[in-house]
Amino acid sequence: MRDASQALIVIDVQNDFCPGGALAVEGGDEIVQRINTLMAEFPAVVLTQDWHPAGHSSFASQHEGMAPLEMIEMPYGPQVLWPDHCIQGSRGAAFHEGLHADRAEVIIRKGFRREIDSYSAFFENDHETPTGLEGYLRSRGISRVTMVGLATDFCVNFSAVDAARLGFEVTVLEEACRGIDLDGSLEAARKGMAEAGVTLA
Ligand code: VGL
Ligand code: ZN
Repeated sequence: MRDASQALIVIDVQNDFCPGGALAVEGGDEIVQRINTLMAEFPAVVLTQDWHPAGHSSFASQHEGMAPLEMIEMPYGPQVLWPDHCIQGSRGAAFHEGLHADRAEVIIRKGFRREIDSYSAFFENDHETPTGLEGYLRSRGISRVTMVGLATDFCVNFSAVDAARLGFEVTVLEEACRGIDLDGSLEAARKGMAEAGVTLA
């Protein structure tokens, strides 16, 4: 067991990001058993869950003439448009059946405000509206976080960079992550994480 300063943060291991899901990440389900093993090694486990209302503003379906994976300018900055996914209470939003989700002590839901997306476990995409995870971790005395899950280049990347900026010691275990890789986004994410001081293992 790792020491009490450490937490495992499992990002968005949900049906919609696994093969057959609405926003499937290639091999997304391959990481589930590895994550289960890791969960047993950490004294604290946090899960995040992408949790959108129907008609969320990040869905291409809400923007006339736009298709999934196209970019749009939102009041808070550029935003990729996605297929409808992870709708609150749907099967697609549920955790992968094989994931030992019962092991988690807290589940951070994100993306629940219609008008703003939230990739990071710490802040919405305006980079300032907090989810509360920072306070949760600090009040438990956690200063070191290991991140795994989906997708490497979006939610894992944004979460890891934010955690590093907030002063946490951050490791991303790439073997327990899978990426979307949109126009080189995976390489850009690796570079951005390394620059932010994240350890890629
Ligand atoms: C994610 C796109 C949209 C993710 C969530 O979990 O990486 N990506 N919503
Ligand atoms: Zn989403």
